[in-house]
Formats: sequence, C-alpha cells, structure tokens
Amino acid sequence: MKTKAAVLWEYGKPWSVEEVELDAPKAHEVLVRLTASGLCHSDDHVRTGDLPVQLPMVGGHEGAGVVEEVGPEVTGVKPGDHVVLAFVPACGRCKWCATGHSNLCDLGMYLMMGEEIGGGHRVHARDADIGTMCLLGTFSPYTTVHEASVVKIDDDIPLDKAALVGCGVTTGWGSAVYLGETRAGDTVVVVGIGGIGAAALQGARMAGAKNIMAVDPVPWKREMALKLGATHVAESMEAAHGPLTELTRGQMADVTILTVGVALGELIAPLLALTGKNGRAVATAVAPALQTQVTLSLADLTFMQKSLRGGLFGGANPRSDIPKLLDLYRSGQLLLDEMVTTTYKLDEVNQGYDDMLAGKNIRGMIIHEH
Ligand code: CXF
Ligand code: ZN
Repeated sequence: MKTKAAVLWEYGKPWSVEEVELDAPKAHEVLVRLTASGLCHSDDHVRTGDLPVQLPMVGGHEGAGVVEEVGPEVTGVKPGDHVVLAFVPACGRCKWCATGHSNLCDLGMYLMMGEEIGGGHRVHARDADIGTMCLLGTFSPYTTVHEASVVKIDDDIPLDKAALVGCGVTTGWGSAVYLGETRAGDTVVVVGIGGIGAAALQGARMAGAKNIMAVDPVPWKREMALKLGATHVAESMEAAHGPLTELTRGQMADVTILTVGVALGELIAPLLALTGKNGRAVATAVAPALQTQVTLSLADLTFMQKSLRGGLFGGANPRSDIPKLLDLYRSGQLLLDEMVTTTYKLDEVNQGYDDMLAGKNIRGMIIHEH
C-alpha cells in the first residue's frame, strides 16, 4: 500500500516526509494503523550519526495504534486489537526472554542492522529499500512490524498516551525501579528532564524514595519535575552538590540516573560525585557510539562501593511492564498526560525536533492523520 513516512536519507539532513510503498504483512508480521508517535531523542541521535544505522531509514520507535491486518501464523493479536509497539522485540524463547530479561532479547541484534526480523525490507521509495528505526518506523501512519515487537493493551487506554510506554516512559521508570533498585526512603537524583527523566522521577516516587532531586538547566522543566515527583531541583550537577550534601548529611544519593539528551563521558565523574557509598549510578542516556572515554575515579568507585551500570529499556520486560505501566496510568499513579508538551502533524517532525533541542518539550508527540 501507499503511505507517508519521515525518512532519513543522509546523516545531518532533516527528515524527509514523502510517499512510500509499504509491504503487506508476511508470516509473523502485523500491519498497524498508528495513532501517535513520540519524538524520542534517539531518532535525533540517528540523524546526527551518533547512532550509526543503515540508511535510508524511516524514523520513530515510540508508537501505538490498532492492528489492521495480520500475516500468516500470527497468533498473539488480531485485527482491531490495540497495541503498543515496543522498541525492543521479545521472542519469548531466547535465554534472555526465558530468564526475565526480554529487554535483551536476542532479536535485538536486528535493531541496528537495517533489515527487518527475518531479513529484507518492508518499506520502499525512490527505487530504494528502506529500514525502520528499531524495527518499527513509527513516523508513518502505517507500519508493518514483526509480532515480537507488538504488545496488546486494553482498549480503554488513549493510544496517544500509550505510545509513550513504547520507549521513554518504560525506560525512565525502569531505570529508577529496576536498574537503580530504588527502595523506600532512598534519595534519588535524576539528571536531565526529558521524556525519560520525567518517567524516572515517577519511578522513584512510586518506589518510595524520600528525596528526589531533578537536575535540568531549563527553569520550566524544573517546575514540571516538581509536579511529577521531584522534591528538590537544581540547575546542574555542580549546583546539586551542596544542597544534596546538606539534605543527606553528606551521605549523598542512593541512586543517580543520567537521562540527558547526549551522554558524554565527562558527565560520569560528576554523576558519581552525587552518588553515595553503596550507591547505584545508572547511565540510561544514549551516547555517541564511537565514544570510548569516560572520566571516573576508579578509587572512589572501589572504596565507596559504588556501582555504575548501563541499561536498555530500563531493564523492563515489554510484555509485562507495558500493561503494568498502563494500569498505573489508569489508576492515576503514572502521569502521562502531563508529559506530552506539544503535538505535531507528521509533516512537522523537523519542527518537533527543533523544539526538543531548544528545551521546549518534555515530550513532543506526532498525532497521525487518517
Ligand atoms: C535507544 C537505545 C539505543 C538504540 C536505539 C534506541 N533507546 C531508546 O530510545
Ligand atoms: Zn527512544
């Protein structure tokens, strides 16, 4: 079928919204009519070349919609089902899926390969085969994806909010709850209040943290952070140091979470300076793929028994955590409406990213037109 999509043809160039040809679903694939797609920073990492992928590529990996058609051998969903597209596929069979770490599913190897699961491409234009960001390509009103990337959700959840749990919300919430192992009474510092940081604040709140400090240079984001769960705010990690020392009587944070737009190696030393004895520092933000140097006092890491860990999708399991987070939304404990700052049409995708980079959005969201 013919549809529209935002395609990246060359690093450093803007997204090109144009007509593309989308294949019908093959075995184990699903055609989804997308309602909305979040504007996550990772697509901009692809655009700048921080995250090298095979181009051309349809952007977008934070979407939700309704199943339009299923290919042969699809058993998990049927036409009419509401679904969230998870940016990590889960096969349910590999070692990682079988041990409760399906965010690390072996099908994840396809994420950066430029081909779909099982090989080949489903999108074509200008005589070229086109890949899809994270096997999804949600910057389009329709996409054909593998059933491993699809999670069925309840019909009453608004799909434009459900889209957020396909990447940012689950990643941030899980960074606090699973990877940071926040416990009741803990002190948590979240550095960078975009879509992921805003969800990390909420994870820390739900896990029972006593003090939650949000760090961001943008004043309105610090105000927003206070509505989402932060108890204290600071404009930089350096500015957070004094107040955090006072707040914790010098013990510093049990958990620190790095959720800035671009993770730079030089941010690790200040992050660990905010992390106390036996504390967990979680590096969630995406770093340029070729960067290999970090600043770090190894002596401090060892003698203070600190941990520094990375994490994908917040250590969450798409099939259990996506429905769980949407239940928390329904019960009013997870605030999603407040996280969407501005909505855009697909044609406005570049404006959405300009706004994100200018600090104007917690999360921008494309609402697809049908
Ligand atoms: C990223 C992680 C690195 C691969 C692309 C997606 N996660 C979320 O935005
Ligand atoms: Zn993302």
